[in-house]
Amino acid sequence: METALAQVFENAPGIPKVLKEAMAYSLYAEGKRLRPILAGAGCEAVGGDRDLVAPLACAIEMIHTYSLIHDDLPAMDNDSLRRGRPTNHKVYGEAIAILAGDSLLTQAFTWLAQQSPIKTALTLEVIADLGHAAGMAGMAGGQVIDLQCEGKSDVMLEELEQLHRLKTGTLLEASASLGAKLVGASIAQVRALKNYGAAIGLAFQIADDILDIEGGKEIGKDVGSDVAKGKTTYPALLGLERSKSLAREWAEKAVACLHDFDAKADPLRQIATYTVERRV
Ligand code: GRG
Repeated sequence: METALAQVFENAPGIPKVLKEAMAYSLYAEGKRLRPILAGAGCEAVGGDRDLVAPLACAIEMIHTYSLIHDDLPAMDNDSLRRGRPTNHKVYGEAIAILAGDSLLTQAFTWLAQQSPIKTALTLEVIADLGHAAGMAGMAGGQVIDLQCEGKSDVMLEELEQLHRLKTGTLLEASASLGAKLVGASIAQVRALKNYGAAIGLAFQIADDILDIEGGKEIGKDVGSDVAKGKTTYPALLGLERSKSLAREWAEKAVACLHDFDAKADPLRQIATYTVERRV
């Protein structure tokens, strides 16, 4: 994955030096690479060769990195630490950080369209699906609901779930399912992997809320920032113990979505467990 990601600025002349630096600063910082790994694991679960989905995996990680840069901006979450480093705008200023995010988002689609070795209508479909997952009815829409909920004291559990299904879930859902779709998975397989992705999305987000309370320096971002910003979190609504068991329940539901898959889906099963056991 790192080798594939290292190539995304190759043969792309004419990028202003500071913009390339700012994009690389966040893209090559220490992320878990969960989403691209899911794309590869989704592909392998249906018998595909994961090299075929490397451009898709890179595109997904670029979209994810853009979302982190913008999420950290003063107009959004105003965070100062990300992936163990000062946030992009703290180093490059707000204007360049916005443009680095914009450029990662657009380069994601350019890269996928140019580099995908699968030159069929399927690639076009995957590009449309990825745009949908990242956009107004997906991750960006979820971010808007998140901003609207900030400071509200009466956010209900269902509302919280819906916001995270969009903000965190849609990209994880796309990662697992599009890796498989691109190599020709059946409609039923793609549907199962979407359900799997949605379930690990919720498990992952609940674990994230817990880490915001219990995590240490190793999480690479500011601890306690949800409470400081007046965000409604799972532990705030349910308490820590109930949140932990809910996260485990979602991870188990994710594994159950894979019942029709053989051992090639074992990495996906292990990732489900990882989402709730992770310490970073
Ligand atoms: C549309 C203007 C505009 C901004 C985009 C959509 C968005 C802002 C932000 C949403 C992204 C976000 C912060 C989602 C929360 C999900 C989450 C817990 C992200 C952290 O993911 P990890 O832990 O991060 O996988 P690493 O650094 O390991 O890749």
